[in-house]
Amino acid sequence: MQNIRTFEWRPGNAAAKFTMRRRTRQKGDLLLEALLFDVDGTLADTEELHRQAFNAAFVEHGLEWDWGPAKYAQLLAVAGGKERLARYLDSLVLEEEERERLRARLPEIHRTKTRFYQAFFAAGRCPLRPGVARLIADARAAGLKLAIASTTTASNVEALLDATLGEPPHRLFHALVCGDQVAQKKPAPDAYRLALELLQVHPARALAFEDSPNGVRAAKAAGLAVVVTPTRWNADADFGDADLVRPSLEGLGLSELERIFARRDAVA
Ligand code: XBP
Ligand code: MG
Repeated sequence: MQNIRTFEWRPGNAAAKFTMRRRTRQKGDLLLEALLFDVDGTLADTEELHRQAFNAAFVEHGLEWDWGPAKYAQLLAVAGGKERLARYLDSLVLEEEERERLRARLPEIHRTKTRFYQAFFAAGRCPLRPGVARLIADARAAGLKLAIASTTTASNVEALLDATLGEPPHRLFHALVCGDQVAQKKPAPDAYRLALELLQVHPARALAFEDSPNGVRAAKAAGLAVVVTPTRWNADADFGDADLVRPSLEGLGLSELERIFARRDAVA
């Protein structure tokens, strides 16, 4: 009988110690206790919709800014729409007074963008990626804990889940960590660390699903194994230390995920 480590999280601070309890592994026990999902690019290929929403907001605010696909692909290196706007503004050649005047308007521009984005979703313009709904359903049926760890806003996540699965986040996930809930966005590990704390699951018993280099770095920094399903926005990216890279989650079952864990456990 193989002993496996189980961990009891003592809530308190991010450095909370794990109390290790040993128990005999029961036949059929999953090593895996939790799945943590990124949203944009992972649950759905949303970045084209974000791009169109940014451009629609620029028009509404009378700005001659226009983010084409190539420009947006560059800007995606910055996680967070507000941070992306700020980085773009800093790249423009402007009188400092004009730059600061525009900087003061960025939160309002981002709110407009979010309104357009959610309207596009409501119009059914972005389905879930292949395999996502099935994996979420299988994981819930197997009793795994599920969380969202995203850079986008909670209202965008609600719009996505409502438009695609017809459910609010709390009916599908045990924890939801979004955008401004953490001090530092991806590639910092904050969102994943908070999601693990809310789930009370040790990182060695959880798996993250991502689409971008920033997301992989965030999950790895939180101690998680990571499955990457790149979209066209990151097709050429180097996902060096990801545990599995595949075109989508289609056909990916819990048994294959357990094999990733068994490999890690064997190494650990
Ligand atoms: C991807 C992001 C988000 C979106 C834009 O989030 O970086 O910022 O590009 O959404 P994820 P906001 O971690 O889910 O891949 O404008 O709401 O930030
Ligand atoms: Mg993403």
